[in-house]
Amino acid sequence: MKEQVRNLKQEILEKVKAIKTIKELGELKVEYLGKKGPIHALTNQMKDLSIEEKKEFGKEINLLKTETTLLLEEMKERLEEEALNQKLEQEKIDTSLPGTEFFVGCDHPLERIRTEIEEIFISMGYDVVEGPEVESDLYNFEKLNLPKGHPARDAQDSFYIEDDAYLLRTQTSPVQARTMEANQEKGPIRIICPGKTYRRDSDDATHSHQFSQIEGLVIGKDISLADLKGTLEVFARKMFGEERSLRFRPSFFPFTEPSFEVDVSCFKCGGKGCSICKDTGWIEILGSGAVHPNVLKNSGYDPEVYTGFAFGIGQERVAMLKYGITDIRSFYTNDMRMLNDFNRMEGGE
Ligand code: 2NM
Repeated sequence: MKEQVRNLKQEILEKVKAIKTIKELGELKVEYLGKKGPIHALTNQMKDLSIEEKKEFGKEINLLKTETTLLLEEMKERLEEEALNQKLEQEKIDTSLPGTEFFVGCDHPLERIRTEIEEIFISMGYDVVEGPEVESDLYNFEKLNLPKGHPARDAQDSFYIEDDAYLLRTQTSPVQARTMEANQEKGPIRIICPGKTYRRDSDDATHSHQFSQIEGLVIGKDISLADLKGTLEVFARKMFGEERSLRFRPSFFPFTEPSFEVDVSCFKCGGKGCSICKDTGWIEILGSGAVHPNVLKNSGYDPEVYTGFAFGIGQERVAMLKYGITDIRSFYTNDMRMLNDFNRMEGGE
């Protein structure tokens, strides 16, 4: 029996050494320590032994049991530790790897200019109104005192659709004609109309067949040119700096009488003369005037009771001046280098 115990001990030791998984370990435990196992069988064999022998073998068998249990415990701990180490190794994060670069977007320069201009006029109580880009001849021309045969209606200048009845709007003022007409009470109006406009121009550094405008319109019972001047001065100072002054030059627009082109004192050189103002000290920024009586009449306002002023600002022109952009086409080519330059200029990332 001594021999049997020794062999069994050796056998268990080898089997435990060969174990690779926790599952195998469980199976081995049942196989050797279970009721049907060889250790239990040895215990059964003891009943035929003398008391002395029983004592001796009892001890040995108990020792074998304890040792086997301990051996399996140790092995279990080792396997669990190995499994944990393997898991840690697999899930290891290399914190020295370079991270994923995120590109932070920004508003397009034209959008930023539009928002800036809108906010200035909203602060003066204006409403922002938008309208269709495909317009009828009636609202784009007729209502704005551009009768048939007027040179500005020339097919050379407009994109016509469906004969001559519809076209891509050449300015945003048809939105204003629509707003005036829709105002049933014929009360005061104070609006700006931003949006895309279209003209049949050949594209070059300073011309684009599609551009963006913001036109303003104020109508009331005692609106004067002094109101126009004061309004545009507030706008120019908020947009280009508090030190700016304005210069009004007589001009012509079919929808205003009198009409003015408005210059702002150069925000680059302060009026001394530089490349931006072409050494004149002044930069043209918008067109304006008193609303023509015919325009008021055409939308149901009595020109004997109501007067008004209007103005038109080119977003591209303002953006080019403000950000030093020299080619109008760069607004439309979605060149990321240009957008990123602009974003940096505005203090973005
Ligand atoms: C300009 C210049 C001058 C203008 C006129 C009107 C309206 F609706 F009253 F007829 N809206 N916008 C206007 C006047 C636009 O753009 C250079």
